[in-house]
Parts: sequence; C-alpha cells; structure tokens
Amino acid sequence: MSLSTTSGFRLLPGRLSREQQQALLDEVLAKTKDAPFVHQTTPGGKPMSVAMTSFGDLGWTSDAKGYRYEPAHPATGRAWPAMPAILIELWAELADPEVPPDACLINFYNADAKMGLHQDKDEADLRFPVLSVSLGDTALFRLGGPRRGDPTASMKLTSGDVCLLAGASRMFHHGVDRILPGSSQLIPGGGRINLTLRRAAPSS
Ligand code: MD3
Ligand code: FE
Repeated sequence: MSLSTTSGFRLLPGRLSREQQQALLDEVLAKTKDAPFVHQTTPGGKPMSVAMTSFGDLGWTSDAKGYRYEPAHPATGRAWPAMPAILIELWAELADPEVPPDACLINFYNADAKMGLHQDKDEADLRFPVLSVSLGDTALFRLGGPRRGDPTASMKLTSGDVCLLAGASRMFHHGVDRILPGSSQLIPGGGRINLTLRRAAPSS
C-alpha cells in the first residue's frame, strides 16, 4: 500500500499549470510589497533561514514569546493581505468544502535556506488538513512519522506541485533539507516559495 492510502498524504505533481504558477507568483509578489518577507526569530532567539509572510485573517508568527497566529504583520502592524482566490478554490476542492482556510503561510527559500524537521501544531483544531503549493526551485523534502525518531522518506517538491496533509499525515514530522538552486526559472533571481493553507482558528 502506498504512503497516501495509509496516511492521508497526497502529492499532486504538476497540479498547477505553468500559467497558473505564473499568475499565482505575480499575485504573491504584488502582495508582498505590502506584507514583506521577514526572517522571524525562534523562541530561542535564532533568526530563521526561511523568510516568511502570510495572507488571510491570521499569520504564523515566531518570536521570544513563542509560536502563534496573529492578525497583523510583525514588522508593519498591518492586517495580512487577502488570500488569492485560486488557493481558496484548491482548499475547497481538496481539503474541506465547508470550512475555508483562514491562514496562508508563505515561505521563501534562497539557496542556503532550510527548515528542520518539525510538526505543525499551532493550529486550534488539528483535524483540519494542511494544503501546500510549491513555486520555483525544487525542494528536497523529508517526511517522517508521528514520532520524532520515526523513519523518514525524501522526495522532491517541484514548481506547481500541490501536497495535501490530511488524516494521520497531518501530524507527521517534516522538513526541507535544501533547495536545488537553478532548477526553475519561475522566480526572478531564483529561490523557492511554498504556500501552506491552514485553518488556524476554531471553526465554530
Ligand atoms: C507534512 N513548509 O510551513 S510544505 C511549514 O516546503 C512547512 O516550506 C514546508 O513545513 C515547505 O510548516 C513543507 C509541505 C507540508 C506542510 C505541512 C505539513 C508537509 C506537511 C504538515 C504535516 C505533515
Ligand atoms: Fe510544517
């Protein structure tokens, strides 16, 4: 049996066309003029190599006070930009047709950025899936299991890939070992953008 059948993990390679990737990238880059990517710090005080911003009602935030979702950008104090319509539609199709996402975390990876193995558990109701969209350079992604020491599998996430983390896979450890610089021409200057749609607040 495949990983997807057993765990609720679904990888949809090339789910977004080249034209859809370009349109989404253009919208993301336009909105990040108002909500710039920032290197947040871990609660321990180390700057993250991945630069982040958010769209939607709530944005993921990390600082000395801890990890949480906030209604405003940490540097500008302004509300986050609205979520792109194509992402809301993808969520309704693949994740949950009833309850919309309220947070979209946007990660930017340059050639040196990585994300250590972690679980996503800052959301109020962990029964909602997470939906990921990759743009630009290919990532070497690592997916483990519910316990930190579980065996991991490596896979590539390439531009236009969509990944659904539902069911048991929602609590799997995961990370990005590195990106492959020069593997895509989509983003001017290179790099990778990953967008994750989430339900951060309770649904009722
Ligand atoms: C597996 N982002 O933002 S996306 C994150 O490529 C994050 O930027 C990575 O991990 C990135 O938290 C991975 C794919 C992904 C997202 C959430 C998951 C995989 C996941 C949640 C549970 C299990
Ligand atoms: Fe994550």
